[in-house]
Amino acid sequence: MVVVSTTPVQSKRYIGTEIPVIDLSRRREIVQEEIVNACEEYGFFKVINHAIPNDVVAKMEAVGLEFFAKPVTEKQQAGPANPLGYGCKSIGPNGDTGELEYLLLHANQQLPAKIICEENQIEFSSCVVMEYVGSVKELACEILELLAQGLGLEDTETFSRLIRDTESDSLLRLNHYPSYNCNKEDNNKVGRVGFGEHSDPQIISLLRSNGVAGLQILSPSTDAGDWVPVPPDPAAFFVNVGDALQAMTNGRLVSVRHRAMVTSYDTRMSTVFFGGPPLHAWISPVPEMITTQRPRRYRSFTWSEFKKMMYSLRLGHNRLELFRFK
Ligand code: GA4
Repeated sequence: MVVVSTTPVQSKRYIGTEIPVIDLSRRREIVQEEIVNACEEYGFFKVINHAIPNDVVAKMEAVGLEFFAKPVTEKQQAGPANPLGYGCKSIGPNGDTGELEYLLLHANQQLPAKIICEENQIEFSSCVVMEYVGSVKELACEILELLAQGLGLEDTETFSRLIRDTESDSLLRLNHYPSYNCNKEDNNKVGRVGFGEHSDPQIISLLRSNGVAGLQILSPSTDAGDWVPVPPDPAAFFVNVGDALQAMTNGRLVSVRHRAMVTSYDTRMSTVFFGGPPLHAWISPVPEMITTQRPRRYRSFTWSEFKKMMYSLRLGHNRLELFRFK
């Protein structure tokens, strides 16, 4: 149950290197305003007091760790990632690399994780994944509806509808970053890039990790564009605005550039849900976001067109710029 606070408290604006924290148990109007502020300034925030049960998160983490603990030859049977499946070091089809191994799954409940895993002959506890995906998808939709309300949109399901769609092209990614040991060879791994700078292409991403640091966001609000380390919080979810949401809000919300560094003595595992629209869905700025002060910035495109473009480019490409309205 969500406990609603009755104290009249002001919503907050964020400047510099403070990570916005959204407490979902606070009054709805405050939460709406704070989410909008955080998405305009950073495209990123941390959510606490969400309704996802601890056991759903714990079971997901356990099956993830169990998978990565398998012998390499067994994991490789689920790969190479193309784009789905097990991958090690290589990211995407255009030569990007990182200091990690991962498992990328489709998160559409119509196309359960089980299918890809069965094809690739590996065991992966699909009901645990489905339960996790169901809960995280619900949280993503709740956040998108709060955002739409905060932006004053008449249709408050404009964004969430695309993710609730049975054909939504959503993904689940498990990233496993190596730990750092005190020997000479591993020494160079500290401060090495686990997953390079990029923005997420979809509408919204919800990330959680174990208690190990590594995630950094590029702060758009400092002139130098500083990398801001995100302190780990295994009980929280971290939310990223994706490229598609930047396009739909006509650039008012910003899709955050982020990266993961290998900076620790411990192994880091993150689980990321990418909420994406159906392939045939049109992505266009919602009319209320186009004003004289903010003229139309992006042309309309289908998610399938955007995906084709993103897979033809490098990880760090500022791909949305190619869809500018002329
Ligand atoms: C970045 C966000 C997600 O991890 C991802 C990545 C995808 C992949 O690993 O297959 C991409 C990358 C991501 C954007 C550009 C392309 C595609 C690798 C790459 C070089 C699963 C996604 O949707 O886009």
